Amino acid sequence: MTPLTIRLCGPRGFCAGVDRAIQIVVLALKRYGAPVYVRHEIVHNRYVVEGLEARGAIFVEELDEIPAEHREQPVVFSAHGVPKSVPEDAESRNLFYLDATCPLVSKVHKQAMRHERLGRHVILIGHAGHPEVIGTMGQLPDGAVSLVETVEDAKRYQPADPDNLGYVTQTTLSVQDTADVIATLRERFPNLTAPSADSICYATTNRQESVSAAAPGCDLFIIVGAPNSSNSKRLVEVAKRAGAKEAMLVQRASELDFEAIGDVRTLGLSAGASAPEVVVNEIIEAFRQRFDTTIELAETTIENEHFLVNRQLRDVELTVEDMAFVNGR
Ligand code: 0CN
Ligand code: SF4
Repeated sequence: MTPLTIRLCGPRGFCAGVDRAIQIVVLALKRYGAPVYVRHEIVHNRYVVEGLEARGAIFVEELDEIPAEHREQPVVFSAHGVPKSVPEDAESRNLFYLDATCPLVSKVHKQAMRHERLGRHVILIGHAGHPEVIGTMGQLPDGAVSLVETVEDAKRYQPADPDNLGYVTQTTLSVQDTADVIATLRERFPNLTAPSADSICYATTNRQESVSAAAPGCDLFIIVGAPNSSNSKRLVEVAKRAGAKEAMLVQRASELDFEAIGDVRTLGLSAGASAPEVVVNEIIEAFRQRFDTTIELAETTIENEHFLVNRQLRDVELTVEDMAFVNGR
């Protein structure tokens, strides 16, 4: 068999916000029984969504999809956050909701609100249409936030009052691209106010750093993650930019086309913040069956973040099997 070195990145996979969001759905199912509604994919991963569906969760995009006879069952808002209109709508429909918005997304919401309170027009750096962007824009009245996606947008942007601007960003952006957008804005608007803490989260930053360190010399870099997962897609870009010959997003080992993969000697492997470790293991196993595989750990930092679940759910107990699912194992 051909020898293959897998550079297994760390940190990879589930972050504290994803772990918490999945836990909230599992705990709600235990406490309140099925069905538990979830507005939008709790995190952007089919394996996770299907696993929760098998336990009795029902995924909807909007609250009006919840049938009247299930109005007493809880509805969970996804990790990506929601516009203010969503909890308001839930209240007007007498729905019981549990908010699984990542605390680091909520922090960005607060910083956007703070800019506005201090009289600044808010620039949100992020990707149009992404649920987190919709949620952050929806913290403020229409017109209070302008979305800037690229350096080109930053060059073109024409504010009404160039001396009163504050920015925040989506949590899952490319660290490098965002720095370029901010530098462009700052050059044009020297009084632009930064948020009091970085908006790109620790998990995004750490996963990009580790992929970037492992990428030089890789024939192929596989990122486990979904096509609608912003942070996972950014890891593919980072791998290519840092020197991997090829990089791709893979959702399950069954997608791997070994004919096309051909003769790789060094493979980089990481996983987005919403991708479970079971799929990483599945991919390692698929390579093991075809190559004489050695695993090299490419760990750049150790993470210790942990976020508590909502107060109502803290005393619900999980089985060992539930814990494994929550941890993506
Ligand atoms: O993949 P995710 O569900 O979300 P995005 O990367 O698309 O934002 O990962 C969890 C991140 C959050 C919030
Ligand atoms: Fe929170 Fe960052 Fe994880 Fe998103 S990627 S859930 S912002 S910790």
